[in-house]
Amino acid sequence: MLRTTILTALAATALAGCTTTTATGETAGRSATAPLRTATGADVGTVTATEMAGGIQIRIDARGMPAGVHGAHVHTTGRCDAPDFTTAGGHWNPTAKQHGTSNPAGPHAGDAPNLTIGADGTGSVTIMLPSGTMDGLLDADGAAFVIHANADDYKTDPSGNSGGRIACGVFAAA
Ligand SMILES: [Cu+2]
Repeated sequence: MLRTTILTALAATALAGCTTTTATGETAGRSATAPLRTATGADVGTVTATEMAGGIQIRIDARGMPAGVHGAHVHTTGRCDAPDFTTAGGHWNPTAKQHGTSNPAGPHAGDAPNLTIGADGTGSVTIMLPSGTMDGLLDADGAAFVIHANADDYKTDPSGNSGGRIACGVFAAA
């Protein structure tokens, strides 16, 4: 049963791929990467942003991070000054919303699902930011990706009670 379901899903994916290749090829293209560093400068992974139809796809590949669930967001300014990374500013929020997908007045454009880091210190996730554009991400003051110490509750303005900033990376056009 499971096998059948997987094969069906693969077939559907393959068909979708055939019908959307042209559109995707025309709209996806520009990308940016942000190298994640801790307060002491350790390399703890990479975030890749790719412009696509319907928003910006964000892929996080993290390593060497504390196990657990961590808030993760695009922040408004492309600066990551250690040790607290406050120079990255608040969440990327060009439409003046409040924080969180569970907040009736939200979310921020830069709000993203929590990142889960396993016992081996690694974690990866790919998500979409539906209200983001690459022009906005790479505007004059840039943007940064920030990983927080604690989980985001998806509703408490302005940062989901996600605690301190434990890793930060500045986006640069790839
Ligand atoms: Cu944040």
